[in-house]
Amino acid sequence: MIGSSVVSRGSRGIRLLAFHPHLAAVTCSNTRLALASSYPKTPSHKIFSRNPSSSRNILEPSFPSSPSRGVVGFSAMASATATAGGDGQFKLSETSVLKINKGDITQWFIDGSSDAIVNPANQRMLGGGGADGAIHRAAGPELREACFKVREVQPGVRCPTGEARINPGFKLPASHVIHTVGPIYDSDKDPKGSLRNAYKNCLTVAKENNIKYIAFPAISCGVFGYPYGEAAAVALSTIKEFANDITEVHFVLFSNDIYDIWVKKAKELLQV
Ligand code: AR6
Repeated sequence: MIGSSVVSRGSRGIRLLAFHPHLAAVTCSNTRLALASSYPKTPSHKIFSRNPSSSRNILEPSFPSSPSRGVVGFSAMASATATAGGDGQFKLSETSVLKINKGDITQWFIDGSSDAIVNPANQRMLGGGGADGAIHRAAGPELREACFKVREVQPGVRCPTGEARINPGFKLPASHVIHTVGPIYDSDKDPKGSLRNAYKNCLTVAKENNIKYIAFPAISCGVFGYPYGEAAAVALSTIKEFANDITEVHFVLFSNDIYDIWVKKAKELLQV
């Protein structure tokens, strides 16, 4: 287990609130469609519900039939098909499912106690651009302080490429952050092996810490320049192999093109 500072938020009440940037606010029974023009410029079609107990106005999922109670930040289309067992949902084993969503990983959570988002970090682990920067901003300065305390294995290296480290999520809705470092595609000697290690070690660290729900971004597919199709194949085959004991593995993908490639590859590799 990680240190006593791990945040455990327990279960949350759920009210339904769907956002679409071009819709005016409408209330119907317990579901509201609301104008979300102030929402960050991530994918435009989102389904959220607001967490009434949160001081941060956290948005939560609106799919009571799904075991994923807290999933946020993905498109209405993707989440609707996912919960229906459609395009975005795949069986990994008898006890484990994969869900591919569009959205902002900083807003994702399931139960706030046994869930983790994966941060595609760098070896220093003190923040950066892309998803790393967004995760640090959303978690608050405590995340950087916790990262700073992670032991350096070499000067300036807290997490070598392909390894993973865990700490609390602080102000994030998810309870934990698992940091990993993917390969820089053009300079890594074995980018496939390093990317596989990154996914595998995130799952290993998750299991060691009783994480039941984990959300990955497309590790290395931004600043580190990994080609999407190859990254999807490595990511999905590795998760298929090592996801046992994790109840739900999610991808929360920022862009339409990466989402489409992931779903296509998952259909090739995971659908029987
Ligand atoms: N939610 C989900 N996905 C995101 C988000 C978000 N909020 N923001 C970006 N992405 P990148 P890397 C997607 O560059 O390639 C940092 O500076 C993004 O569109 O975040 O592993 C670190 O400090 C892309 O598809 O990570 C490292 O130095 C994917 O996340 C370096 O970048 C990964 O893009 C790591 O590079």
